[in-house]
Amino acid sequence: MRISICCTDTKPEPWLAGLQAALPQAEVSVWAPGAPAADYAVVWAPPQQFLDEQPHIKALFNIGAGVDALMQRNLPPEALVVRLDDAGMSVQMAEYVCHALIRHFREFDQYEADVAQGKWSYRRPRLRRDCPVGIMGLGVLGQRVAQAVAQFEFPVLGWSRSAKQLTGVQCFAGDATLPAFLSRTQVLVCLLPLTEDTRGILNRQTLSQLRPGGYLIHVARGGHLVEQDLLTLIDQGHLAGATLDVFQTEPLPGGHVFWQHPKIIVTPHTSARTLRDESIAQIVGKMLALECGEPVAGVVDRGRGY
Ligand code: NDP
Ligand code: OXD
Repeated sequence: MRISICCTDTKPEPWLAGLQAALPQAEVSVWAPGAPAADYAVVWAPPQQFLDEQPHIKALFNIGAGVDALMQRNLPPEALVVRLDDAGMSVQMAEYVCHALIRHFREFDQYEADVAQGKWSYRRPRLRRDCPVGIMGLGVLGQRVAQAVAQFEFPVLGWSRSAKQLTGVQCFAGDATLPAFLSRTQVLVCLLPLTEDTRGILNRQTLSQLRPGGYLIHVARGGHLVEQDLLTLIDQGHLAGATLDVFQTEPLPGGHVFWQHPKIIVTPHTSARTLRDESIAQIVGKMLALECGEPVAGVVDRGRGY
């Protein structure tokens, strides 16, 4: 079995060593132009030339959960596209979202500012029932986040494409239910894949449907958010602020208004990192399953784009 590694912005050597150790019988290499075609590839935003050189590859294993960068390429028509299926990401995402939610809800930034000025002052406690948390995307990550938020006894709502029944989550499905979902939501968490249907979905029209004083936690992809619309709604006082992990342009350009905005918290696309060992174990397990003709989880539906 020949395995090629082609990952933009990622040091390939540890992946090479890990894959080779797990599959000593395989021939694993880091792609260079003109290298022999592979049976399987481990990829992140690979150049088109790599894909053009793999007309008969069996599967492309994306080393992230989101496949939007890959889906923009011309893919070998027969290849399975397989994304990471949790592999240690959902617990990180639950930590990140709960941290952002509780920091906002409990006003910890205000307390920190007061304490910095030597002030011992109380703020009126907020009530959970006044802070329903709406999660867009109830997939691998969204469901884990929903469970974690529910553990803190916030009312939880979720929105997905297909109908779901999840304990402790009021579920909405499909475009027609989006207004009802948004209008009941105080803190909105975006965990959608970036597709033709979801690009720009966080815009003035949708965000203005959140309850007054709403808050956004955006951890999916920069392409979901119309950044100027968020700023306008914060400036107008309809939204209280946002925690943003992803941006239209990454790294966030120097001088971008988000860096210094008092109501926006920025993190550098780090809410759920790819964990190499877990990911290699998952990918290797799937390669072996495919070699035996068995089905694997996390296969992308090319028509839907996720
Ligand atoms: P999944 O594919 O498991 O879940 C996607 C969810 O979105 C599903 O519930 C799906 O609905 C829903 N969805 C997709 N399209 C629509 C639509 N048009 N309308 C309504 N709902 C829709 O993905 P994951 O949970 O694993 O990951 C989600 C995203 O998180 C990734 O695509 C990636 O962009 C982002 N991510 C960000 C990271 C970071 O560090 N910031 C790290 C990892 C991922 P249905 O269930 O009906 O199919
Ligand atoms: C991912 C990411 O999609 O890291 O896994 O954003």
